[in-house]
Amino acid sequence: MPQAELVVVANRLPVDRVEGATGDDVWRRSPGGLVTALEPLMRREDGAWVGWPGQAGLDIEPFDFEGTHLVPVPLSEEEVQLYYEGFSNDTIWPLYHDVIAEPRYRRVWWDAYVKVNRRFAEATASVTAEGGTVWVQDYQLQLVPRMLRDLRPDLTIGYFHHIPFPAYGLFSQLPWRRQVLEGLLGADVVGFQRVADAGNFARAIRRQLRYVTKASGITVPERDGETRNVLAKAFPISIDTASYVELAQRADVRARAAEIRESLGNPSKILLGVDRLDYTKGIRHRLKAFGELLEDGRLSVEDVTLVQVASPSRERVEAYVQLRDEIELMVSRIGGDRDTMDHTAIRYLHQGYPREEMVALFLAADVMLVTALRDGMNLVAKEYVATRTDNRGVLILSEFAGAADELGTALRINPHDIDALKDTIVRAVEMPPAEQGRRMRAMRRKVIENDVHAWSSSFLDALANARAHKDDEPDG
Ligand code: GDG
Repeated sequence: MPQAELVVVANRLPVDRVEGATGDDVWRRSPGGLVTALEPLMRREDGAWVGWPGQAGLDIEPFDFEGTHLVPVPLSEEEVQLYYEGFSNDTIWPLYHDVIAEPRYRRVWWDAYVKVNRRFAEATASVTAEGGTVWVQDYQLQLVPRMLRDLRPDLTIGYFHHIPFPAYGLFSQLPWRRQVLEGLLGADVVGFQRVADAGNFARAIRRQLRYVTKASGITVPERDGETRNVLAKAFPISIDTASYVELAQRADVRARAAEIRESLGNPSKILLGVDRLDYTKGIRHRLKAFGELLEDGRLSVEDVTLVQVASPSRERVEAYVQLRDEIELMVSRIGGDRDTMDHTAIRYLHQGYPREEMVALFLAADVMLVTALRDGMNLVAKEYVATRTDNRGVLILSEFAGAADELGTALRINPHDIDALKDTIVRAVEMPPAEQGRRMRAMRRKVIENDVHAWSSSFLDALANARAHKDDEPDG
């Protein structure tokens, strides 16, 4: 097997297995932003991607797909339930998003998490070249950096955390908090979305492990009595801005945007929400505010429509099943009370769409609502801004989303404050074009400057730097 100089490790491979035209299963590149960001890097002859192929029980040999060497890590049905749906999405996800939902601590889930993380570490160790670089992605794999370092001390290891890192008062609930911190500290560079996340991590290290942290550096004692320096800092992720701008300028996409507006009955303002159906996204808070504005008569269904795309997500996790029921009850109540024969208050879509359709929706929307209760970054906010090439449109953005650190001229809200959220929606609906332009231009500059390629380069530069310092060490 060829040995790779640069290896990405993520819960999922960057491909989905789908039914092809002839009825056979074929691989298709998955649409996500991370895949786009890393694709050019992975096309290098010496790159590889380690991940689960997305189907329980599927155990296949490594293969090449569109220039990327893919190394599948198999998971049984039981492991998907315990490691992925259990520990990753029902323990870590709610705990790291400030316990919006109650995290469940199950020892069998933890045991599966350790076992699966070890499998990922072993697969990575076996495909990475001597002295190579490994970039581990996200909260499903927090133990991999340490396990991999133990197997392969010659490697340079990075880890990027896509979701928030919570305050110590919450993090300390985790029965396995020590193991998780030690797992992450196996990396040379630990990246976070926000400066505040990196700060919470450093505090957890000081409180729990008593290690010394200074600025972004953490001094980690090793078993041989030596110390190692770990860099822990913010690398805010972004989108492939150019590809969104390109789509937004395409005639067919613009025509589709006009068609969407038409089919909604040409309301004077369209409000839009686009989220995975997840309790972190604040969809209920948004619906409550909108419903009350209609009830108060400050907005009317003749003038304003809310389009809410809630793409299906984690449908086997109980908290998500419940959330879906709650949201759908709210949507139908508001509709029942407010709809007319000609106008729908909320066009609710529990479906996923191709990217062209998403961009057409962004173009059709006068106001974008991002009301997350906690969100690592929130790429939707950046995507909306990227597509607004005419500098029109208003972004309402929760201060609890990482994107708020960069998009300072959005209308910033605390989604828990329903009255303020209502006032902000009215302000957005009424905002004069000149003010929209001033705010949007400043935000567009940010997403053009810091796109996903700038993000991956800056992370890989930090890793290269860490490697250079290692090489300086006398025994390195
Ligand atoms: C995690 C963190 C962090 C959604 N529905 C459809 C669709 N989407 C796309 C959006 C966007 C992506 O999915 C969602 O990204 P977000 O950042 O908004 O949220 P999470 O999924 O929670 O992502 C988050 C991110 O990782 C990256 O680090 O920002 O904080 O939680 O790109 O447009 N895309 C298409 N059809 C849909 O129906 N094509």
